[in-house]
Amino acid sequence: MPDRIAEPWGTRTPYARDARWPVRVDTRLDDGVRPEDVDAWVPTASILHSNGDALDIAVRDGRMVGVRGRADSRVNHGRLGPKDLFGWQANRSADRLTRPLVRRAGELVETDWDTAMAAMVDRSRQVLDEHGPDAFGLYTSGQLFLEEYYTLGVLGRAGLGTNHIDGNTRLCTATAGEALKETFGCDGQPGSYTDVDHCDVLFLVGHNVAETQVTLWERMLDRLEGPHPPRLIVVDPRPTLPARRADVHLPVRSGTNVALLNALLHELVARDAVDHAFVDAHAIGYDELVAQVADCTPEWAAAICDVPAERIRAAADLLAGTDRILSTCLQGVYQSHQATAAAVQVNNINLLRGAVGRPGGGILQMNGQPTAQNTRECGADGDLAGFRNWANPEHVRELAALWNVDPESIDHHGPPTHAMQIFELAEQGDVRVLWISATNPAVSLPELARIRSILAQERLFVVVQDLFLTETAQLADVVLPAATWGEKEGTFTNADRTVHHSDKAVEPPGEARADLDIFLDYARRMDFRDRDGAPLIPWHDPASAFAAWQECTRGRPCDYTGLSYEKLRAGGETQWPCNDRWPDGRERLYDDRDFPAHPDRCETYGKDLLTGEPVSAEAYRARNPEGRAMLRAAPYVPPEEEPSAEHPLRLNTGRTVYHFHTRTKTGRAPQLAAAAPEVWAELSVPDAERAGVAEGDLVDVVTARGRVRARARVTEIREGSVFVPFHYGTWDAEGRRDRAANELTRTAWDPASKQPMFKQAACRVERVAPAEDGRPAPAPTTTASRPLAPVAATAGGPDARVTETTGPAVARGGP
Ligand SMILES: Nc1nc2c(c(=O)[nH]1)N[C@H]1C(S)=C(S)[C@@H](COP(=O)(O)OP(=O)(O)OC[C@H]3O[C@@H](n4cnc5c(=O)[nH]c(N)nc54)[C@H](O)[C@@H]3O)O[C@H]1N2
Ligand SMILES: Nc1nc2c(c(=O)[nH]1)N[C@H]1C(S)=C(S)[C@@H](COP(=O)(O)OP(=O)(O)OC[C@H]3O[C@@H](n4cnc5c(=O)[nH]c(N)nc54)[C@H](O)[C@@H]3O)O[C@H]1N2
Ligand SMILES: [Mo]
Repeated sequence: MPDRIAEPWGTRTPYARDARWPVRVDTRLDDGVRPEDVDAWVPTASILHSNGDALDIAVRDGRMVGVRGRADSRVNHGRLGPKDLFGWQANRSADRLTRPLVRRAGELVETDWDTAMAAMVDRSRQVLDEHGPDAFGLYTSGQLFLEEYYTLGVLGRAGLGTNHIDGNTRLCTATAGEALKETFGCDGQPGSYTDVDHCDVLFLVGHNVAETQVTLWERMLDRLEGPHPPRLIVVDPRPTLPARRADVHLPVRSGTNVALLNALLHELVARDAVDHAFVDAHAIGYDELVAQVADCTPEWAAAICDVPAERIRAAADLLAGTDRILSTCLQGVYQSHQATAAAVQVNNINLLRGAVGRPGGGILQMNGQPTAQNTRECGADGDLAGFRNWANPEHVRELAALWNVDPESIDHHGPPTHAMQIFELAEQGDVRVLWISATNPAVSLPELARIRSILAQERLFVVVQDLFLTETAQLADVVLPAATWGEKEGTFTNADRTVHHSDKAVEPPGEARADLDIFLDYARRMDFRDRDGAPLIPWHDPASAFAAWQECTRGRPCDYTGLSYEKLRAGGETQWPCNDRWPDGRERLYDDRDFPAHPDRCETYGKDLLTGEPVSAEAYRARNPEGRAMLRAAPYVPPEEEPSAEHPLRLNTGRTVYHFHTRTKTGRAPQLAAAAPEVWAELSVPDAERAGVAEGDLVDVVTARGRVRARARVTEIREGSVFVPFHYGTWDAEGRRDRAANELTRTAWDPASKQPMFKQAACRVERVAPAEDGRPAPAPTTTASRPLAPVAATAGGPDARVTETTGPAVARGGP
């Protein structure tokens, strides 16, 4: 039984190209509970990342007692990562919210649901009367269920009539969605996880897959250790495990992705490694792209990115050598400088190689959160439901017909308001009611001092719907206790379009209620009506909400009409689109070269990648009348906040394998909390020497916004780069307010996707005190934060043992 804190990726099961990935079932049960003691195994999927690992929750005497990966899942073939093996324990944490809270005389006090909802409804009515619908901001999540987002979207857009609806998906995968829209005309992941089984080159750009989609990395590792392994190219300034393992590692300066990618495109064109038949027949924009990258030689990019030109050529050699290229992007692209422009260049590389929609030739513009795909589909994130185009009056009419409301009552006079703008409107006093569900912006948004001051305003009525009294909930006027995963029913969709049904396994604690029930209750109390005077939202439970959503997707690229709860339960899981044409789901989009980019069909007419200025319907129609894939060129421009004499280093922020976001869940799982208990700061050897800092020393990381105090970890990170994990909340046990990475980050976003730039800021490091008794930084040794100094290895001990089952018996359960 391996210790899965010491060995997060478990035991290898190598396999060959085009073979089936072996099954390995991971099971973790409470001490003393045997599989035969379990009353029920309730099917669901992971809620702590976007990979969609299918698992069963073990229930005994009405309590969660463990988890087991599902052997029959196309996604994980039974495997689970450390967060999934241990993180579920947060559900039964003693400090869950069990009753609503309202603010009275400055203090949050417990109350009943009627009182809390009445407070919300009274204030809503008053604000609607005095300020109108534009005074409402709805800020939701990538962690609720599809049925919940759809309901929230309808109540927000057609009930309240506000356009200020967005999710924390804006911080997460807005760029993934935008890049897919810019290239293919519509959101929707072209690739499939099975592309890992067939690829010859893996091209990971700003994606620490080993720590953030653990089982996807296991699939890659098992290919790398089997016959005919793929070659691996990794673009990341940190020495992540994929980077250490890579054939070509390009540790670029943060913020220079477009320069590197343009050089790779230059090399492909120079070698004529272009699938001209594919490009001529199915894409537009080739000549502009060639012109844009004409001068982008490897030497030019080498000077900007600070990586050897020869290494750029070596990467180009690999990309030029096969059309079985699986490219992935994540936050090192989406939260970095020129986010959309860079993500689109990755699409361009695959398009030039004809590596789209074929086994092993695919693109994963990854998601981060477990249900981020659904926020985007359902129109709860700054788009209209069913991937509809706000600028296309016909699409707005379709929605109005579906909801039986006047099209003019759905605000579509401009693009839906993005998250950072909603907070700005609240700061200015335009937004008066801010309803926050399943996200913790007082830790996760940039420039926290400002966010705290916005949330604390007297004139702003803040509602927070959460499981715990988070940093954000502590600033709320009303706190609503929510039921979560395992305590409610619903569906959600992973990064490769696999839809999972998640059953209720146990009762929620106390009076906590499913988010869907809270949204429905509010809509009922507000008495939202359609144009005939009937209730605007006629559905009443998860199944009826799902049915309404299916109608909304009919004929759209994300067609769910062929699915049902029964089918999802029986068949386990299915990729969308699932309809009459693809009754078992569609593995790869665009295998038929039919892109959803036709002007009548597309989700957007696109934007200028540098300014974000929307393209007009006429201009789009003139440029792409047949709806082909679009090669979109973009020049490299330098980041705005470059290092200076005062702040000579580049700040990079992100994740470790053991924690999820603001740790409301993983911080409450003992094995995970112990593996990475406190914040740290990673420094390179030369930068540490210059600052006189050694492993374990106490340092301040300082930017123009604020400071964070952390223990230093000296690693092989590239010179000039400082990494701080963003998991650690605003306050530590002593109430110290200087450990959240977002005290340091800046209010800035990508012009096209509006995604904040969490990976770009100038900073300096000041030494505060030496290490205590020579103790190292509290950072894991198993991951990208691996120390150079000898440090005791991260381990979980007996409490972190997990059963792994392999072999012919379990293999039969495989897909
Ligand atoms: N363990 C764990 N897993 C998670 C999560 C979690 O909190 N913990 N969260 C989930 C969510 S919501 C998300 S969004 C994903 C995020 O998953 P990832 O994007 O894989 O994780 P990050 O650590 O945010 O960033 C990835 C890498 O970007 C690199 N980077 C920074 N700047 C640049 C740059 O300019 N160029 C390039 N090429 N790389 C750069 C960083 O060094 C870092 O290694 O993870 C999901 N999975
Ligand atoms: N500096 C820096 N900042 C970042 C990032 C970074 O890389 N660097 N990454 C960004 C990214 S990609 C993301 S996704 C965000 C994440 O930022 P957040 O969304 O703020 O992080 P979480 O801790 O996941 O917060 C989710 C909240 O929802 C609650 N919750 C969980 N399940 C449910 C449920 O079923 N119902 C309800 N009502 N509540 C629930 C949890 O208790 C928790 O408080 O952070 C962003 N911020
Ligand atoms: Mo995310």
